[in-house]
Amino acid sequence: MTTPRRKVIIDCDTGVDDALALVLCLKNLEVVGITTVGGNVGLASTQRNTRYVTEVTGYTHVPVFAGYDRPMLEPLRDASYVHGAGGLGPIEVPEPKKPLESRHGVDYMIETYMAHDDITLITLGPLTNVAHALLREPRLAGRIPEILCMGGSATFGNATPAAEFNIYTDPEAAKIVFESGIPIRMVGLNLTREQRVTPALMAAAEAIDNDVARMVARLCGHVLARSGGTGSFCDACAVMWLVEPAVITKSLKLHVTVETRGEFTRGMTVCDTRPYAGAAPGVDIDRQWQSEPSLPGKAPNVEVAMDLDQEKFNEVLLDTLRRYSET
Ligand SMILES: [Ca+2]
Repeated sequence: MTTPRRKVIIDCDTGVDDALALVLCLKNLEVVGITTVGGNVGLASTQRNTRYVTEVTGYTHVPVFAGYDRPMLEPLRDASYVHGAGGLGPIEVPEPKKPLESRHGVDYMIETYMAHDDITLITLGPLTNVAHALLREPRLAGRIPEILCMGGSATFGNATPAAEFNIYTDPEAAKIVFESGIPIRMVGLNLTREQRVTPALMAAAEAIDNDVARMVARLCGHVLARSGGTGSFCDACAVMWLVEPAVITKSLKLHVTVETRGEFTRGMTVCDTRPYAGAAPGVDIDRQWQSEPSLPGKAPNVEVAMDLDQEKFNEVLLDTLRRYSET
């Protein structure tokens, strides 16, 4: 891996795909701390699952914090129908030996960012914790250099036709984060649907002789059984943008905001693609914003991932799993 180890804090709601993202980040990035939020399943499970993954991977020195257990305005509607009652599919997670940190996740986020301004924030769940942190300490907007967000979509949704689960779960929080001024890289469903969990990927993971690969193979099995070959590891796609940027082969800089009031579109990430309409997609990556004086609108605030190299994704994932055999 040629990518330098980047410092990150991960905010997640550990279900099946968060677990895989954590496996990738712990081995390839410098994970400073992990905060957890209610989302895929309740907070009691997401923080426990997160501690479990740090034990399986051998990264128990990374502190795990619990944040908020419910969205800002609404009760939590979880996705246990996707991730299983405990959040990690068929894996019955025992109570880990690794303790949960006593501080609240949002306190940790605020204290850490007020002391350091070089830590990328990765968000893999509803944006509840980040929004609360920004409301309590507005100076954070100038301290978080970048947010890499799995959420939203430049096309269709999953929770509803218009909205992706993480954003739909807490649209008010997402709106606060997207309008914070912090540079955001967004990996949404339009991208993650290009990645497929296949029997071949599961077999390749099964062939690797360590506990992390065995856990990943079981998670692959869960996704395959549930989706019949159309499932994705959404959160893993997102973190690949930091772990191995070559996995993301196209992105667009767009203005993106979050719909909070629509009759059919609450939780939709509204992406202003108008300046790109009709443009050749092969040249869009890193292209400068082409201002059209005739188009009313706002300057881009989000870089939206548009294309993924699935072979490269599998290669980086399997290489990472093999490296878990090294002591
Ligand atoms: Ca997640």
